[in-house]
Order: sequence, then C-alpha cells, then structure tokens
Amino acid sequence: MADNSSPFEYAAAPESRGIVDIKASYGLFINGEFVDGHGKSFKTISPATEEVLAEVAEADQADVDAAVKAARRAHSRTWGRMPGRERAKYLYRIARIIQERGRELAVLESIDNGKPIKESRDVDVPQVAANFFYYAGWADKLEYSGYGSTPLGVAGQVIPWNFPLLMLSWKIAPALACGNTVVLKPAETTPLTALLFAEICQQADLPPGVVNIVTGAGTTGQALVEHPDVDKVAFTGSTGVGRAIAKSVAGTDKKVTLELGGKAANIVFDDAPIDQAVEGIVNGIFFNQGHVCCAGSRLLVQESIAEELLDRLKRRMATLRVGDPLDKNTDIGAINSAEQLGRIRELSDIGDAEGAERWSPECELPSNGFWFPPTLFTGVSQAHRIAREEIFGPVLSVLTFRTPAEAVEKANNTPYGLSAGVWTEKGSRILKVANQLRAGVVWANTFNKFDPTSPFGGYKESGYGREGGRHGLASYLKGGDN
Ligand code: TAP
Repeated sequence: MADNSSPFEYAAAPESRGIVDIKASYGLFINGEFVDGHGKSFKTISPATEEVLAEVAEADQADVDAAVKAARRAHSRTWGRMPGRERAKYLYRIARIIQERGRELAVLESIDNGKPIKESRDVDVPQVAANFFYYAGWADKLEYSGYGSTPLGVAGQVIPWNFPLLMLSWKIAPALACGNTVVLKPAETTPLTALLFAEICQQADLPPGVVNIVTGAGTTGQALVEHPDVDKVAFTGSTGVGRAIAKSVAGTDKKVTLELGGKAANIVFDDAPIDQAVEGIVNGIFFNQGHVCCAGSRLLVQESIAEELLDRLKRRMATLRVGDPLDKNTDIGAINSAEQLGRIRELSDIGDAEGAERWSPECELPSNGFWFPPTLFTGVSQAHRIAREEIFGPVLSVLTFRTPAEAVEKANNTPYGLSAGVWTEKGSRILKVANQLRAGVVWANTFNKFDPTSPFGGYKESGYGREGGRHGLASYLKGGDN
C-alpha cells in the first residue's frame, strides 16, 4: 500500500519551493484512498530545472477497472442518490479548501508545469475555486438547467498538461454537480496537482469513489475512455488524440465532449486603441508560454498600422522576463517538456525555411530546463505552416489585411474554430465581425478572459460540446446533447 498520510505539507516560507513538501513517490487515488498501482511508474520532472520531482504510479487496465468500479459503486450507492443541495455542500467545501490551500496549489502547479507563479496564483487557482463555487450553485437547481436533472453515471475524463488544475475543475465540478462520479487522468507531465486535489477531496470528506485519479500515459487514458462501464467521455487535448477517441467510442452509447486545438486570429483594425491592443496581443500569445488552446497565435493587423503596431509590440516584448517560474516577476516560464520544446523549435525552423522573418528580443535563457524566447514571425503568408498549424508555444505569426472582409476571410481560413479576438473602437464592427467569425469564443478589445458562467468550446477541428456556464451542464445530464 502507498503511504496514506498527506503527500504535501505546509512549510513556513510562502511563495517559495518550501511551501510544498513533494513526496518521493505517489500512488493512485481510488475509492477515497491513495493505493499502489499494479503497473509500472514514471517520473515527473520540473521543466525549469529538469530535476526529478517524484515517481508516480502508472495505472494499468486493472487499476482503471478498479477506479471505474469504485466510481460506479459511489454513483449507485451515494452520490447519484444524494439530493442536489447535499452535493452542493461538498462542492462548496472543496471550493473553500482550494482557496485556503491556494498558495500550496499555485506553487506546486508552477513547479510541475513550469508556468509563472503570478499566473498560477492569480489566474489558475482563483479560477479553479470559482468553477467549484459556480457549479455548487447549480447542484440544487438542475431542474432549471434545461437539460433535466438526471446524471449520466460514470464520467471518464482525460486532461492535458497546460492548465492541469484548471482543466480538472472544468471537468470535475460540473460532473459532480450533476450527480455523476468521475475517474480522471491527468497528463503524464503534470500529475502532482491532481493528486493534491485528491487529498483535498479527502479533507472535504467527499464519499469514497466519487472522485478517482488515475495517473499514467496515453495508454491509461485509452483504457479509461474505452472502458465499457464509462457513460461519458470528456477529453481536452490534441485534435489527433481527440479524433482517435471519437473513433473508439463510435457505435457505443457513450456521450462525448472534445475540447481540442486552435489557431486563433487576433484581428487588429486601424482604429484600435494601440497600446491596449499590444497588451492584448502579448497576453494572447505569451500567457502560459503560449501553451493555450485558444491562444491568439495569428496576429492579423490592418496594413496601415502594421509598422507602428509591430514597433510597439517589439518594444513591449523586450520587457518580458523569461525564467524561474517561482519568481513573482517572471512573465514567461518554462516550456512544459523537452518534447514540446522540440515541436516549437521544429515549427519555428520551418517558419525560417518557408521564408518568414523571425524576431525575438535579446534574452538570456537559463542553461538547464526547457526554454523558448518570445518570438514573432513577420512576412507570413496563409500557406505557411506556421500560419496553419498549432505551435502551442510563445510564437506569434503576423499577417496583414486591408479590408474587414479580408480579415474575416483570413481569420476563418483554418481547420480550427475555437477562439478569436477583435480590436476596434467601432461597436458595430465588433458585432458584425464577431458574427462572421467561425469561432466558439470571440473576445472584443480583450483576450483570454474566462469566467465560470461563460460556455467555452469549438467548431470544426477544435472539437464539440461546451464546458462552462449553464451549457456545461448539458454534457453531464441525460437531457443534454453530448
Ligand atoms: P494530447 O497529447 O492529446 O494529450 C491530452 C491527454 O490525453 C493527456 O492526458 C494524454 O496523456 C492523453 N492521451 C494521449 N493519448 C491518448 C489516447 N490514445 N487515449 C486517451 N488519452 C490519451 O495533448 P497534449 O499534448 O497533452 O495537449 C496539447 C493539446 O491540447 C493542444 O493541441 C491544445 O490545443 C489542446 N488543448 C485544448 C484545450 C481546449 S479547451 N480546447 C485546452 C487545453 C489544451 P499523456 O499526458 O500521457 O500524453
């Protein structure tokens, strides 16, 4: 048996590595307990230093079976029968503990993922708590959701490494509010905060089996989504894996939600407030190292202001600090893995080879760990791979346009359809352009704004189904669409 004592301990020094005590090894969280897996284990490392943080169990088929069984039992015996107002109390309790342990969660997230502490502390963790508060509020009001109030049963949820805790909250909070139980697999490179969340479930006295966490690689995820006793599959990740999952569940009666990739256009018109737009562009592509499915990775700027805007953008980029994720002044942290760094380098090199012009401010990168400087490419045409493919890193492709119609045409010229941004002083133009953009979310004079009350999701190869808001309940109730 794995050690069942708290895997993390508070330490005196706030906002430092000492705030969390990371154990040498972790088991799986099944039926309310940390248990050894039957399979192998893998190492999770700090992307900023490459040091091994912990050895984590890799759940095999037998472990996934045990987790699904525990979830099924909890659904039929406790959670699925519990009145919504009682479920709400647990969700509120979890939300409050997340707030209380916010620093611990933020530090651990930054250590395991590489993201800057000011983002994990001020964006990720507050949003995680907000999602649990929001869906706690729905638990006793499901009859007003428009999708009925009958849960599906057991949800198998698979999440990526870019927002480990936030994606967990997007998945677990609505599922539980609706009366489902869950088995969640975090990404292989970022398992630690999901395991700390498991401990929070214990602390909140959540009935055993309502939340189960199975760590592991893609094969663990595959075993989970293909499990015959899973009623609902919720996946966030790459379009390639999403497609494989859609095929594997075809012909079953499982409901499926897929949140996949993106290649968002951030469109700046000549009447836009330029300084504000520059901040929005920086936030759109450099937030979370650009590891963001809805990142504004294609800047479409109106030709008449392109020179001035790029000039200001470069000056702003030169102020960005790349480095230690735990330093409060860091703007851009570590790239999450060697593999992801390889992908970013490869696509950027392809950008060079295709004739685009690469620019990065001078910045010294740490010698250990995985790093990539904030980068922009000008002279990009729509045919270039850096304008078509998701780079998922701090790399911006800049294209220009002359007319609004051309901007819309270029923005929609992508197999993806997750998000877009529009910068203009004209309200009528915002409404017109937003209507023409084929994207699940369109931000106007802002970017990367999230709120638990707003639905989020894509069109085309960005997936289907919505998470967040009232619409997010549809995926977890019998009366919803998917
Ligand atoms: P993926 O490689 O697709 O991995 C996502 C998750 O699926 C991971 O937990 C992964 O495990 C698991 N997985 C891999 N193969 C699987 C299989 N055959 N069956 C079931 N699960 C499997 O994506 P990623 O590299 O982690 O994340 C980056 C991608 O996610 C980007 O394309 C990005 O756009 C997208 N993303 C989308 C959104 C939304 S909301 N649309 C949000 C965040 C990220 P391992 O960790 O072991 O590989």
